[in-house]
Amino acid sequence: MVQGKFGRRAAMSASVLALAVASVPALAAPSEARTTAGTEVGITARQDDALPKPDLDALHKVFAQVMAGGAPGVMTRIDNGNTVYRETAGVADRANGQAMNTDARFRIGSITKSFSTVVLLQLVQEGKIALDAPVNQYLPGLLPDSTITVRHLLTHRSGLWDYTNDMFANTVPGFEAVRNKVFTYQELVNLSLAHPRTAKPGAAYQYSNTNFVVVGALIEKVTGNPVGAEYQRRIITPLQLNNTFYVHPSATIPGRHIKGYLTPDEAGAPLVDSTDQTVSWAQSAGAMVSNPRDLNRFFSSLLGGRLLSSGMLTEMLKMTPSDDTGTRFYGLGLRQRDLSCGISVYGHTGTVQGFYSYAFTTRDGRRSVSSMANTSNNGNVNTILGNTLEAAFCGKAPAPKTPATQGPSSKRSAAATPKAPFYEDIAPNVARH
Ligand code: REX
Repeated sequence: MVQGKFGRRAAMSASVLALAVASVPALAAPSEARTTAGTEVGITARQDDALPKPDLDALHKVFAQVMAGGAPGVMTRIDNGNTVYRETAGVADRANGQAMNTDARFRIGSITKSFSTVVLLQLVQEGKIALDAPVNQYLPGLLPDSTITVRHLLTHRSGLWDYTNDMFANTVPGFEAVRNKVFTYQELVNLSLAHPRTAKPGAAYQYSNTNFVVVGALIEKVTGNPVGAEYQRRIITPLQLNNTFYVHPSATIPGRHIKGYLTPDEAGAPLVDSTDQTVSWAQSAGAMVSNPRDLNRFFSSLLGGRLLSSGMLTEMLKMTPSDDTGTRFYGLGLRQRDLSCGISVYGHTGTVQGFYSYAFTTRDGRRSVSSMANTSNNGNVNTILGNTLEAAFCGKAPAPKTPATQGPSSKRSAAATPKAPFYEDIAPNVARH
């Protein structure tokens, strides 16, 4: 497909799979529609009537803006009950012109944090870790402050400096310096501890990759297994996420994938193919690979209560503001965004060199949306890409006069329309997009 042309494949069907999985609660993620050219083939089609239909024209307008902003390609997959929309524009690979494809895999960056959190909260459920216990109880001497708890890590309230601020102060040189490196958790924690803590434990929300590197170390210590084995056993295999991988420290994305293009800091400089890298600088904070089908299934299953007990999901959904817009919140390894039509959606965002991504679902997990643009270090593109959520969740319906009614923060979000342009809260101290 020629760059700039849009691809569109919307499917309206119910899958026989829906019947099959209905009796297996652990696998009862939304079924993937087997496209049959607009024909309803099942009897269990379940539409989320509470939400307006996705606005595909608006979505494609957003795509055009994302590409005008510098992304080679962009895509969104919407799973709404048994209806699947696969929308694309531009290219997955600039070298051979291959079209963007919603089945292809990409690096999901910090969406990994939600996977790490699920593993950790399962360990809490099993009584192997306590949420409010000091991290040093499990990893003696790792942190300089024994009042930092497990919950502080998951809520970005530990005060541990984000070492990636230093690492990527200069974008391309910073990336090239680490793209083939393999770090231990201890080495990454040491980079953080070279700086003073940014706040007292619990005092302030401050996004830091260090928190989720320590989460990975905790998982490995308590289980005795590599974190990748725990993702596999607890999430990937039960949900049949066949496009989801933790291949660290391998530097390649397995199978059919999208190429990522990093934007240099120097205006006008050519994009850098950043597809291959170890992502060892992020590991349990951001090194997973997935695709939109799997991400939608993951978040739908999570919010649908199929990965955690209801008590633990309630903990994960305890939100505090992540900025002052009144529309963005962080729970335990999970973001909440309140959209202009008054609904709250839950998921995560990801930024890894060459890839911006969003994966969010409704509180009942019935509509899930994943979007990806294959560039990064371009805050404008990331901000615009966020508008795919508006088109996909809010559709064409007029915004209601009352505030959000679905999410725990509904009382806090009297004004659901974002006040400020959106730059995700990475590197608050560094001009980093
Ligand atoms: C690393 C550098 C960004 C990006 C980062 N990524 O901290 C984590 C993540 C894993 O996904 N965070 C996102 C680089 C925001 C989240 O949690 O939502 N920028 C780039 C630079 C800037 O190098 N000098 O844009 O590729």
